Amino acid sequence: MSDSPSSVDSYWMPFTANRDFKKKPRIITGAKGHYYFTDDGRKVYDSFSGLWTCGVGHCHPKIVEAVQKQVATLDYSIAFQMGHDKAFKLAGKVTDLAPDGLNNIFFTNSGSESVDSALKIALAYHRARGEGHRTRLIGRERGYHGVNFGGMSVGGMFPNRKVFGPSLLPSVDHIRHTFNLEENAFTRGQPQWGTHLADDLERLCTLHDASNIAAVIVEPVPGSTGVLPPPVGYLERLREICDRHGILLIFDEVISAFGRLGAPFAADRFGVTPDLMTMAKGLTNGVIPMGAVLVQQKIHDALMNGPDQMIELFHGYTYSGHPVACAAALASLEVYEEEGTFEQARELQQHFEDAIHSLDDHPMVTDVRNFGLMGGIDLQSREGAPGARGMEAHKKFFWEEDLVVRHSADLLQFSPFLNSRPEDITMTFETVRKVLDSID
Ligand code: PXG
Ligand code: PLP
Repeated sequence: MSDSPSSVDSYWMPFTANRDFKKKPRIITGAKGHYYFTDDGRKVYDSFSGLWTCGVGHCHPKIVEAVQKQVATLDYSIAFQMGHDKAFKLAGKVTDLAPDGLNNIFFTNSGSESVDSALKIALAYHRARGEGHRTRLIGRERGYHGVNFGGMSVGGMFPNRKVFGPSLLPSVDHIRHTFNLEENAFTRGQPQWGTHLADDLERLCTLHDASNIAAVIVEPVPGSTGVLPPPVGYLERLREICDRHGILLIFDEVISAFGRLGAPFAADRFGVTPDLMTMAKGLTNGVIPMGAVLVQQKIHDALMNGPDQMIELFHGYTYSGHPVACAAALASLEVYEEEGTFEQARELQQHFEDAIHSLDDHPMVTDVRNFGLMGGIDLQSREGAPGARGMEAHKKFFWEEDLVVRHSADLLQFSPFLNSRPEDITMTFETVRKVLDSID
């Protein structure tokens, strides 16, 4: 085994510049509350609450205890043709929290699996109703719906797609994104300009004929591509166009669900109810991988046909509704309720908005966007070196300022804890200014 690579070399890291990282690894060995602990003995503030995941902080005692208890009681339970108590209990709890009509839930293990499950359910629904010609799926430019083939196909991020071009789903199209620097730079919250961009869906309804379109999937607030709050009235208009043409509307709430926008779901915050909703991340506060698809009762019921002994939907995962994940989710939902997490998030929004927009005047910054507790800062790219400035800033935050700041190329993203201390939000953006001042 003498020629086997070191463990640092063996781990192929996700969405990471592996070779650069391995020159000087940034290693986390523990976490508690709002901090990570590093292998060189430092305590580092987490300005991204995991990866949009850990709203109430790391290692929340109540969730930790629930997981420990569950793993010692029922570690795994066969998921097909059998069930266990916690999965049913969780189904009841999430559907109770959900907007009216979203009465059924399908469990998965991630956001990517949730998206692919939702797309499959949408196609199966139309077929069950005798509208099997509705096969086209519509996403949006600059959308992120995970990395599996379905989600990648409806997604609108070119770096994620370009290598896989011919293998993407064939029957997909995209509406325009809503990002517009000329009209909306430095807008606080939802921009006034851009409602009409929803009408781009009408263009695709004409091009493909609406009767061939199964579903439209959008993030209510696109997250990974830099926090793009929807123009005022935009989501309402999408809903209205979908209704007019019998097209299902899917909200991908993998980031926005469970308090990120100061409400249980983005659907509540915007007053627009989708036909299907995907979620993951905050469902378990990031503690155990888990995702889900909420489904309107009419969609579920349309599929409950055929002989009783037959499987209605040929879809599912070995770990759908995993008992330990269910325990983590149940405990998370209890914490959210007991601690008033969604209300806490709502109360922090104004402070967060003011703090992030304190960077508006920085010469290196080309745009600042925020909604709820989601924020993005675009940095001007260095001539001929896109991403270099973001990477340098990220490393400086970590090594010199004891701060984890998420970056994607030259975009800095912020996802503060839903129970942040306001002074830590202030500190985060003061540190951002300090670091930007110190790089070229
Ligand atoms: N849909 C949305 C809207 C997401 O944000 C996924 C699907 C996929 O979820 P999984 O669990 O398969 O990763 C996501 C995930 C970032 C970032 O920096 C965001 C995500 C993942 C990685 C990085 O914004 N979101
Ligand atoms: N590949 C093989 C060979 C399998 O047997 C299975 C599940 O049984 C899968 C993939 C899918 O795995 P999962 O159900 O964890 O998504």
